[in-house]
Amino acid sequence: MPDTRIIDAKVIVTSPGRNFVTLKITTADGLYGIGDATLNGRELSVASYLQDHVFPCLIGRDADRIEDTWQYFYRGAYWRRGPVTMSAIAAVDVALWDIKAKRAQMPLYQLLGGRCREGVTVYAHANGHSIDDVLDSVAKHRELGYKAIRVQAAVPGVRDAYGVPHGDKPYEPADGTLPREEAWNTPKYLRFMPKLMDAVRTKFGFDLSILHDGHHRLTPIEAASLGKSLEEFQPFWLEDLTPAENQESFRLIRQHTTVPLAVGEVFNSIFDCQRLISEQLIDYIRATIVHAGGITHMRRIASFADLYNVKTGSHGATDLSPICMGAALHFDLSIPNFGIQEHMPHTALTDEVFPHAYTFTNGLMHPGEAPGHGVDIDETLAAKFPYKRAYLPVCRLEDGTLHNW
Ligand code: EZ4
Ligand code: CO
Repeated sequence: MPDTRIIDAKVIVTSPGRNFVTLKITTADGLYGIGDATLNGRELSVASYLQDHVFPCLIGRDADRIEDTWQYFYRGAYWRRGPVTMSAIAAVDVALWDIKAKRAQMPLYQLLGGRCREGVTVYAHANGHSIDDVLDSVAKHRELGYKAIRVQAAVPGVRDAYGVPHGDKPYEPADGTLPREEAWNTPKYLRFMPKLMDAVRTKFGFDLSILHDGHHRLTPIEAASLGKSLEEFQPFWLEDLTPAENQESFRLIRQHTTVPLAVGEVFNSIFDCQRLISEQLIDYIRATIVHAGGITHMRRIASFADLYNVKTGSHGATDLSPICMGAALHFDLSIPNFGIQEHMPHTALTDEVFPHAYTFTNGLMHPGEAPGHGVDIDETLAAKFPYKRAYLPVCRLEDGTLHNW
């Protein structure tokens, strides 16, 4: 019998262009597993939660007991849920699945029941300072093979539309050593969006899947109005139109539009989407491995969603490390009700710090056949890039009122 006791755990914080927090767990028989613990803009809270509060209980535990360990840290904390706690639990969970799959000498998706499809359909981002910019970006991504593309454009007369890069740098929302202040105008946005969608459909037709992210900036009735005005362009989904603390607000949107709705990148628990799913108020649940309790809890969310015809559409921005991406691809491949996966490629430097087995071909990603989740960390290289404080922006209306974003 292998000695599966956990003998070491450490947190690695690195910033190869942006911050990532990684948990590494080692067992007595010499295996190790890694998990992503990155919470954009609040990274060090999760690092401390792991080091100060999880590690003392982790050392000596049996790495094979993944579900029991999940329950231990969820119930044992007494203070349940929340992004910091659930990201820390996710990191432990993913590291333990990595170890178990390495011990079994299988790619993780095999342990999760094997593949349900040939590959994982991913969507890319086309962002631009104008409609023409966006059309160029869509064309480029189509050439790269993407079958689904999210479109975000600067809105005329609005200083800061969501998802549009500042200058020529690739889009990266956490870009301030203090939070940048954005300025926003909803009526202008609502008038502009049908023009953007119309231009994309006119140029590329209806075979391409088109997505859009409202980034929590609308009220439910504004969201309903946007849905109605975009229905004729048949978007694949409209994402995060309104904040979802109040799950009932989606009922109002649903009464007015048949446009598919996606929400949940900020969710950390099945209880954040219980009503959204059981009342079929959404079509895609966007919770992710790193922020929603790891593979173990995401499987629970997906199974629950499957009962109500809700599919998954996990968040996959660059602040989720390659470890999360790798784990997500195993999960996506193995569940019956997978919908789509977001893919925002990391920089070459980040990919060097996190060597990985996953690949992209012709619009599909695949987690690869390496034992475990197939993502590693080069600790020597990681050590060269110390943590750099970085905040997400805040959003204000033109009169200065703090708004959602
Ligand atoms: O703003 O990941 O759909 N993707 C997004 C992202 C989020 C960031 C927050 O950390 O909305 O760009
Ligand atoms: Co989003």
